[in-house]
Order: sequence, then C-alpha cells, then structure tokens
Amino acid sequence: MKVDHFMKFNQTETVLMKTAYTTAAILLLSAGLAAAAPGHSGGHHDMAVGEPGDAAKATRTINVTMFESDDGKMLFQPNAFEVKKGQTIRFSILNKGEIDHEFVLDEKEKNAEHRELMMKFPEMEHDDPNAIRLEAGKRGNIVWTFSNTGTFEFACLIPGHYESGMHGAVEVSAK
Ligand SMILES: [Cu+2]
Repeated sequence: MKVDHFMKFNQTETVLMKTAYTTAAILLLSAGLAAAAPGHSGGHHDMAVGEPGDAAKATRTINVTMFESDDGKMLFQPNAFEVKKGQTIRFSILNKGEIDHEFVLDEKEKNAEHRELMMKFPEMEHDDPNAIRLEAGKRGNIVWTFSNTGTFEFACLIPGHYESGMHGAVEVSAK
C-alpha cells in the first residue's frame, strides 16, 4: 500500500511538473513574440505572411501531404507553391506519415526562431492560426490570406524534422 501511494504521488508530481514546464514555454514564447515586435499591438495580426482567411472567400485549395520517406527524410509534397497577393488559399493538409507533423506558415526567420524555441521545449504545442499539428493519418485545414508579396516558408518545427527536409517555399507575387 505504501508503495502504491508513493507511486501515485510521483505521478501527480510529474503531471504538475509538465504543466509548469508548458506554462514556462508559453510564457517564454509570448515574451519572445512581444520582443520580436516592439511597439506593435496584437502580434498575430501583423504577420508579414498574411492573416487567417475567411473560408467562404477561398479561391483555391492546395493539397499538401506530409510523410517520412524510405530513405529517412521527412517531406512536404509539393514543397513549393506560388500564390498571388490578396489570394485566400485553403491548405488541405494530410499527414501520411507514421509520426506527428506540423505545417507552420511564416517568414523564414520567424520559423527559425520558433524552431529554436521548440528545441528547448520539445513538448511545446502551438495554437496559432498559421500552424497546424497533425497526428499520423489525420487531415486538417488552414485557410490563409496572403497580404504581402515576398518569399515565405512553410515548415515542420518539431525538433529534427526541418533538418530532415520538412520545409518549403511560398512565393507570393503581385496580382
Ligand atoms: Cu514533421
């Protein structure tokens, strides 16, 4: 009985520690975002890559699959898109792989910062409109309006995945 109680206590401790850990990660991320955009209000609305789109206004669907290849790579297919400024795209994303993957749309530099943060806090999960994390076999959507021209990036920021090939480019051209 004593052993049982001890184990239960230990499990509770672990859960509490995890919660504290996640909270710390979220706080750090918030601090990071705030620092990255000094003087701005409402960080997400100021993203250079664009803003969450209205599904009713989507003019095009892009199907993306995420998977691990037989030779040890992790990939998006296709791994490059061209869109027009102002266009609202529905990304229909399928995780055909055997492990979790995510699709994060952002500036290349922002993804790099985010990736570093995820290396420090591997259990960190984001709940941002420009990102979706999918378990193996799952499908999900992101509706996005590209409001600026330029070259942006979509990537999987789970530690090790970017390095294994999980990133691609979105080229946004003028109308
Ligand atoms: Cu991945």
